[in-house]
Amino acid sequence: MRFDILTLFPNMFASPLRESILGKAIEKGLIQIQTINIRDFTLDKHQVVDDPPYGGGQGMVMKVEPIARAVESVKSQNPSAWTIYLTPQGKPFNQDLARRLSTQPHFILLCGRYEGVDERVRDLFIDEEISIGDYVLTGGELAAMVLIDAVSRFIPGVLGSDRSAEEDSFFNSLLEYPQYTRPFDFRGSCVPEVLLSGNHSAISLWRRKEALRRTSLRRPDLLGKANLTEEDKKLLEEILQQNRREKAGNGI
Ligand code: 6GU
Repeated sequence: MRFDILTLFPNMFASPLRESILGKAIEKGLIQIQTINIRDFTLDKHQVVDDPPYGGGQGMVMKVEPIARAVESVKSQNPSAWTIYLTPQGKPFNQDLARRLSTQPHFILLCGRYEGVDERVRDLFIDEEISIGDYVLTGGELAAMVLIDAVSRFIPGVLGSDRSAEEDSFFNSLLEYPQYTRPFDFRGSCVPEVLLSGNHSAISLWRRKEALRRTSLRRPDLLGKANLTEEDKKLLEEILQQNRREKAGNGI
């Protein structure tokens, strides 16, 4: 999978994408990431990339011509590269969207700055607009990194041979169960005994129940989307009863 990132700040990408798992994926040739400085596609002496908006108003707007030329320089190598504009006005990014995107071989990621891009960039060059959440960043660069990370995890081999992206939180719309490692006793706080029992079916049941408990407490909105089995529903009922008892015990 290939990502061509169009940005005014290519240095932002150097380290975050080359460490750890993504760094290994690049070494293995599973992903290729190239940054392209939009400023290199200006034609004027001062390399101007932004201008005040027509009609007046605050801030600056990114000009259409340098972006057009930058997009076209990638598309001349691969006309079918999928072009994404990272903007708070885009569709909300989530695990389902990351999974869908992971079937595409080649992306152009356009990172906006200032008050955004000239509307004609959208009209003429953008296939899809994506936001990573309901807050405003200073530019699309961090959002592009989030997208690259979440999408790359779905490429076979990126997470290592025996790990699958589908085992993690949000697969089946549940949060992860609690994890422990040594020591058994840390300052009097001990690991749940069942995890030391060697009883794999008891461990699986405990984990499923704790995932359901955590999801019902922190993200009850996810339970509606989850594919719950009859056993899950029984576990959830036990959790709710337990919660009610604890509340009663606390005198609430
Ligand atoms: Cl994609 N860009 C910016 N500038 N802010 C954001 C965003 C993107 N997603 C959430 N906030």
